[in-house]
Amino acid sequence: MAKKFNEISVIIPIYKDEKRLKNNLPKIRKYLENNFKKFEIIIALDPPAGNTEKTAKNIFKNVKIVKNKRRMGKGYSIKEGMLKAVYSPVLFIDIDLSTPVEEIDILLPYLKKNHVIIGSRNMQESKIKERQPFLRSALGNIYPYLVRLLVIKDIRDTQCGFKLFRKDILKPVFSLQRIGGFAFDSEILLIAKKRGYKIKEVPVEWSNSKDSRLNIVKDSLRMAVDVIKIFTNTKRGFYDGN
Ligand SMILES: Nc1nc2c(ncn2[C@@H]2O[C@H](COP(=O)(O)OP(=O)(O)O)[C@@H](O)[C@H]2O)c(=O)[nH]1
Ligand SMILES: [Mg+2]
Repeated sequence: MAKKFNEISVIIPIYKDEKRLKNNLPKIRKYLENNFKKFEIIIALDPPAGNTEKTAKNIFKNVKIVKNKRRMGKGYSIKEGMLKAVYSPVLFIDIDLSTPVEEIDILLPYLKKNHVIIGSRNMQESKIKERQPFLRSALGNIYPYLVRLLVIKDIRDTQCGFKLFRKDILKPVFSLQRIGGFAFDSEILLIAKKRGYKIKEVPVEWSNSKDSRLNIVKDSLRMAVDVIKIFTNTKRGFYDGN
């Protein structure tokens, strides 16, 4: 077998997603066992949890679970998980495995020269196996437009659910995070950039999962409002740190 990497922490946000967790957590566990000497899996769980905790522990008994009392959002949950991670680097990954866990191999080499490595669906070499449905991708075009206009210009895909961070930058970056919903990725990338950390965007494989927690109308509106919030937060100096 190829040489194992030393360590990694993996954060998985979960909301009403027990079925996909049951299908896909075994794949994540297996990949990590085969490729890392030490690893941890942190599930960042929003209620209703149902049997999610039990299901996760049956698949991997050492799984760590960070649980909210009420639904706080993907961004809030990931922040909680990130601030508890013990290994470096730290990856967050969507449980639908739209980007397969094996793509970690593609991101890891860039860690030597960068602090944040993000999976991208919008580069020439990205392998998009199945696209998002029409309405989602049409609305999905407005969001990146707003992001480019108001938040961060030089990143082609801020939203892919597959991002890798060096642990030493988690506290300075995630402690300034204010967005709890789906727009948090754009905010995190802006904070990282403002703090002088290097971000590398890398093409990855991606395929649409029909099942989605995102409410196209409600969440798209919320995301647009949040982009404006990020913009005003920037003007007010909220991301400048100490
Ligand atoms: N903790 C938490 N996780 C969420 C929330 N919404 C979505 N997720 C998780 O975030 C990941 C991406 O969600 P998904 O429904 O696939 O979104 P999409 O790919 O943008 O359609 C999955 O692992 C979900 O379980 C939320 O409100 N809270
Ligand atoms: Mg998805």
